Amino acid sequence: MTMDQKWTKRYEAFAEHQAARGIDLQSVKKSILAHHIETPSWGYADSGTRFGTFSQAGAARTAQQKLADAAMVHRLTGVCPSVALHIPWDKVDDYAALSQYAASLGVTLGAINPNLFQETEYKMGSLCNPSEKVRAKALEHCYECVEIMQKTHSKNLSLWLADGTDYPGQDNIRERKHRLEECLGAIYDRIPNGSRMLVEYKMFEPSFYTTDIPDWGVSYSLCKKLGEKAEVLIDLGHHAQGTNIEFIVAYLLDEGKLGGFHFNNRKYADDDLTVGCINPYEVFLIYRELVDGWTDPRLNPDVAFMLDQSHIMKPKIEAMLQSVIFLQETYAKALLVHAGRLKEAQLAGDTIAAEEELKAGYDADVKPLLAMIRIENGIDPEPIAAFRKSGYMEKIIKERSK
Ligand code: AFD
Ligand code: MN
Ligand code: MN
Repeated sequence: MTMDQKWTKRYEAFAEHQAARGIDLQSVKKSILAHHIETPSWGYADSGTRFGTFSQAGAARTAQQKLADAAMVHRLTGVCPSVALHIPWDKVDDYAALSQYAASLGVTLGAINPNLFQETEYKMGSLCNPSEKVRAKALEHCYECVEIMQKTHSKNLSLWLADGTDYPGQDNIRERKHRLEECLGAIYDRIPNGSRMLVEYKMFEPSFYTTDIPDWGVSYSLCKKLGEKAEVLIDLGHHAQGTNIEFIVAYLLDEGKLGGFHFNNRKYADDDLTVGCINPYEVFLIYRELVDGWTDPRLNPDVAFMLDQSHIMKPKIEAMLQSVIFLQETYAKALLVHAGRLKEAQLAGDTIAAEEELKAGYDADVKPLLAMIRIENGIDPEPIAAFRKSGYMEKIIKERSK
């Protein structure tokens, strides 16, 4: 029996069961194929912890190599057409040429991420720094990134500030808020129509006493004041232990301020592990809120689904494939929850039936569904095995060791 025959057989049993549950698998397949996940250029390069960087043979070093690896992930999954850039890590002289190179590989350039955390001047902050000169430097960098957005036809400026303080009394909390609002307003005024500024929050790190954008409430308040081109970016690793992230997702989606996600997973802090490796059910519940929210035509479906991970202990491209496959499978599970039955149970206050309906989706083995979608779209049903057979890793190790 060939691999395709194996998966087709398993899919037939899956489809029969889901049809009996009243699930429209054609619409599920359409949603899965339309669900694009942006991969981060920095996820293909060497990275590390604050205690050291660990290199891997074949790791991408140039923007072009990162795009080549990202294009391989897109070829093997069919749902990763764009690649987020980090400036200056991915700075080039000619962004039009980089866009053309990306297009030649079958991908496009995605969100532009300014770097406001590595220059020595940013020690006391960037946009919140007490020194007007440092704030001006940070603003200039953000303006440069907005210009790059226009050359790469990127729709999202993905803004994360490391700004904060380490000691009580180090700076005035409200004055930092005022500096931040003024600077974000200046950047916002340059965001082209049809593009967005995604304001990412993070509870702590690298600052340990205060962080100037520490939680979703601050990001939401800033975005509300800035205007409709500013939306909140949720990074899963940026919350206190036990935070109910799916609640935040539902609230921001309903408020029209959910801009996007940086997917990863963590055990304790912002560990940037591969999404779903620690808490897969949380990601399922996040997707459930999205699926439910998108049944409301008032709500904006344009959410940026991005990975933000650091692959130290895993080979980078395989870790990226694992993450994309996990998100596809989790979205499929969320789509297998029967909305009508769930609603009925909720209105009847039948907690058991409501939870059982959620679990009917979560517990479904969706691998045959994903495999069939890939087979029907000319993609190998097993992307990681296909990558291992492709010889791509051996090729780039040889090419990049020169
Ligand atoms: C770090 C930050 C944040 C940011 C990312 C890319 O914690 O998540 O989005 O770097 O700049 O992970
Ligand atoms: Mn992030
Ligand atoms: Mn992070």
